[in-house]
Amino acid sequence: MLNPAVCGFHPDPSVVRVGDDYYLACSSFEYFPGIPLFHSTDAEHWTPIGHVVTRPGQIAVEHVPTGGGVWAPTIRHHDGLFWITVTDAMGRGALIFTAERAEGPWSDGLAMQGAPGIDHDIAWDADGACYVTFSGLNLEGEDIGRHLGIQQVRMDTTTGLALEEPRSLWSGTGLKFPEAPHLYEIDGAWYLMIAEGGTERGHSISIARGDSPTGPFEGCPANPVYSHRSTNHPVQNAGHGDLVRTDTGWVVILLGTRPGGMTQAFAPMGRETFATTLSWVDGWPVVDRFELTADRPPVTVRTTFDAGVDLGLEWLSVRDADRPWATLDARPGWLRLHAADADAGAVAMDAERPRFLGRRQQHVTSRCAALVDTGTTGVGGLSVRYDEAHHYDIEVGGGVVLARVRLDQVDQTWAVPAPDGPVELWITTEPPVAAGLGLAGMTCDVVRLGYGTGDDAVEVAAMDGRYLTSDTTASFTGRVTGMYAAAGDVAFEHFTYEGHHG
Ligand code: 6LW
Repeated sequence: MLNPAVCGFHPDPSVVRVGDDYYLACSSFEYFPGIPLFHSTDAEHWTPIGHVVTRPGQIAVEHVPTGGGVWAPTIRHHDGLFWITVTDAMGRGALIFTAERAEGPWSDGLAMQGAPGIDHDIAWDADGACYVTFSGLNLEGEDIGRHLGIQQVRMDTTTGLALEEPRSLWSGTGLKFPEAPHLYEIDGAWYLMIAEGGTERGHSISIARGDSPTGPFEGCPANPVYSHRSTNHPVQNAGHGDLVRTDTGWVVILLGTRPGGMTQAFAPMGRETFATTLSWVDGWPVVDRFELTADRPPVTVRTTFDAGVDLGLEWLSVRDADRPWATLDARPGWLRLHAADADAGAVAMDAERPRFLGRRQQHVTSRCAALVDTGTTGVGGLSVRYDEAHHYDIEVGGGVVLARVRLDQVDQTWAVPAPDGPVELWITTEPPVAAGLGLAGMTCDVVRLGYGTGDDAVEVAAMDGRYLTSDTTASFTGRVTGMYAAAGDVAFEHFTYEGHHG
């Protein structure tokens, strides 16, 4: 199958079939719009169609720490409606969204009560009883954060109230963090599939079977039925899967990372979505090992800014549902970002809600560029961001082009005189061999920050990409690259993203 199925930071995938169509949803954490949705007619090639969370109030991510917010949706179709259950971690908590069409509009989100935990799945039996199965977690008290295993309640989906106390179901083979449960009725049996081992290198998928949605469940003798742990597979952290039946067989959609460099220790793009096939032997799934797809064509996306034309579905802001600071009608053909009134000396991209519009880095080799006009008083540019404490920036203003590497307490800058007029700024990423580091390159990639094109291109700084990975930032998210304003008004005439899979 095509892998990655969805490139760049798209973790916790969930999939559903409706007629001849397939729909896929992913986590979005502190980013807005939330819960990206994709459509496919073959469960292999996915096209973005929108988001569940498009309005203020549906989630409460305004102040969540990085990696908090929207976790692990489950997408299902029942009674003529699309259903999404999801956790808005450290925000609104466990939520149910519904929509008649996957493209939306989606409901405001009903808060579930009596099912404390994360990764809520939703399933119905033949009588229409609704089961919410989740990874139980102490959300308060002295034991806050303690995992309680996979639990379940029957749920009244009109009120969001659990109809019983949580019951423990089955918690895997004893690996850490049993989570991401999905419950299915398949050919008369009930299956409970979970992730265990933690979302890092030990990640795996395990499955159990029972006669009813409430169990009892018996684990598959071959558990974990899928994992890349302790292998040198180019995709690591494989786990957190969801199943779908196609006309030609079964597909598992799951998350994984692509850690680069010789040590395979650092993953620039965080957790992405992958897919593989499976068959059934004696009532248990046998999952086929997937490989990265070779020779995929490069991608170029050039965004131009015209009044009245929506930016593409890929554009994200940080913890910000409304973006009055981003306007397309101030100057024809230019996007204008208006900076916040920041404290003197503050670093713009350190803000909880930076004036930033970005898109996911989706390829190992990538280049982002934009033509930036700061006028006489503005300051702004491009940033590749993990979170407010981990970002590399290149900005122009006040007569200088300034590159910045911001890593927790480290704030290193390099400044060179700026050319007159609008400046083309760029950020590139390349794997160690392409960067001239040879096979012994320990890093995953090199990030270069500069300005100008062709013979006039000037590299202002080059930085080891290791410090901007899900592994070093201990983050659930991935790299997001885009445009920001640091002072005054900053105008962008285009933004180009180029990506190569090699
Ligand atoms: C998610 C959990 C996990 O809720 O990470 O990989 C958490 N698994 O299932 C956030 O993505």
